[in-house]
Amino acid sequence: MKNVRYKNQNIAVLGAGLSGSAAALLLRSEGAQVTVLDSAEEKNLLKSTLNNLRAQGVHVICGAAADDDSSAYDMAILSPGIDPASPLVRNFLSRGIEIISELELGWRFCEIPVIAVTGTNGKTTTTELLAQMLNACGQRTIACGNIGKPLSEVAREKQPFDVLTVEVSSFQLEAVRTFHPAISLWLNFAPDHLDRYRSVNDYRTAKLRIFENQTDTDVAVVNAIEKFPAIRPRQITFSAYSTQADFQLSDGAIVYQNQAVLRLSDTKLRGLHNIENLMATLAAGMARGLSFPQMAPALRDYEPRPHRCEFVREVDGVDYVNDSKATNLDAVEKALRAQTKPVVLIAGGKDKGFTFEPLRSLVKEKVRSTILIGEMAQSISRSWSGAVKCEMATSLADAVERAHGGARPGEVVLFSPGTSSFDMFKSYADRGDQFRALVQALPAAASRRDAGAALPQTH
Ligand code: UMA
Repeated sequence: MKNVRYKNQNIAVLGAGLSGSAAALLLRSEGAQVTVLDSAEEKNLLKSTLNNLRAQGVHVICGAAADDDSSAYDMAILSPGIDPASPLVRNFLSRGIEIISELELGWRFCEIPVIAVTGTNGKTTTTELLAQMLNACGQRTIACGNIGKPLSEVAREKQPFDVLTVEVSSFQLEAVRTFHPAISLWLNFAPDHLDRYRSVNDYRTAKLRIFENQTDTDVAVVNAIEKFPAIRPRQITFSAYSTQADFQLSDGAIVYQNQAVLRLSDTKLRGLHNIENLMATLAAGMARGLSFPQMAPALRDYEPRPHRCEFVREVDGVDYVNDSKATNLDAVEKALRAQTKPVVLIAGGKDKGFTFEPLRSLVKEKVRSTILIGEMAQSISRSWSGAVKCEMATSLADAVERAHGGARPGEVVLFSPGTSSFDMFKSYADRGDQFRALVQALPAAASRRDAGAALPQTH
């Protein structure tokens, strides 16, 4: 057990979402006095969560009273989605109260090694792929952190795992102190979250903290294309684009030291980005002492997850693909490059502080027309003006209807928003579920004709 003692300490937890309630319950189970503060009004928060916290003896303060709270605390735990520039956090910073992230708190209670996975895209796929593979090879683990259970919840439950496979976001890494993964994975990097960070460099600096406490006995699995400042862990590199990497792509197979270790046609994952996710997974497994023949069967069996270039349905010769997980431009780029048919693209969502200009030439090459939704619709239309036809839709339902009316047989309707969902939906998953339901409800041409025949003639 690491030397952490919070018994009878007075600790504030900022945010009453998944991370905040997991942190509060962990601290309560360790005997701390816990107050959860959330800037939202109580009526806008999940009643069941608040009831559960109160039942466990956690004090909860909501709304303006949370932002203005002046009680004394020994330290504060920050939920990842709360911007350090928010009034709630500034109130703590101005009083010099130590703030750590929920990830750091969970780590302090972990007694087994951690594998941490970061990157702008592919984190979730790789974390799940790796966890599934490790379990299949007899190394008991759970995919957790930025997906599934927060690390604090896993730490509190103390299940008998051999290693934890933790997806870590830049938001969670911002306020770590001692977080020390035995194996870190850096999948890729592209601009994102510019509504939170002042610059791309600030975003990168937060992510680089994944390596901060690693030593030369640890391992970093890194994309060979990336240029890092000096880092201490031993590096294993991968790249689907370069021959200067430990794991490379050659003749349709992933190759390690001139030996083919996995044929791509044997797996269900498609696209160069997924090949890199597979390479990183193999490298992490190798660092855990596994052989390639041990790892390959689980990688062959892995099924891609919903919302990631998920094929939904074909209607009248048009394919509909749900890529709601694409919350940044890099993800849209990968989705577009993976398409072999002309694309009708539905994009747009929350304004995260960047423009869609960088995709202009790729869109011109791959996309026949676009249908734009959400806060960013006008701005995307300006960025792509003259390159592709842009239509505005008033809702996702309107966008799907327009796509259905305009797409031609042999084309693909790709829903790859390129930004966050929070202007119109609860999450990317909610947005993708709604897209899938709208597509499932579309009538095919034959049934439309039948419906038309049943209508009274009006001429
Ligand atoms: N809040 C305040 N004050 C503020 C802002 C928010 O009190 O100024 C409160 C809100 O009212 C709300 C709470 O904070 O009640 C929400 O906290 P949160 O946004 O951290 O949400 P959680 O439910 O704790 O979810 C977080 C992650 N969310 C974000 O990072 C935005 C989840 O990642 C993660 O799965 C979960 O912890 C468990 O670890 C989601 C995500 O979108 C999936 N992550 C981003 C991404 O993947 O790109 C980073």
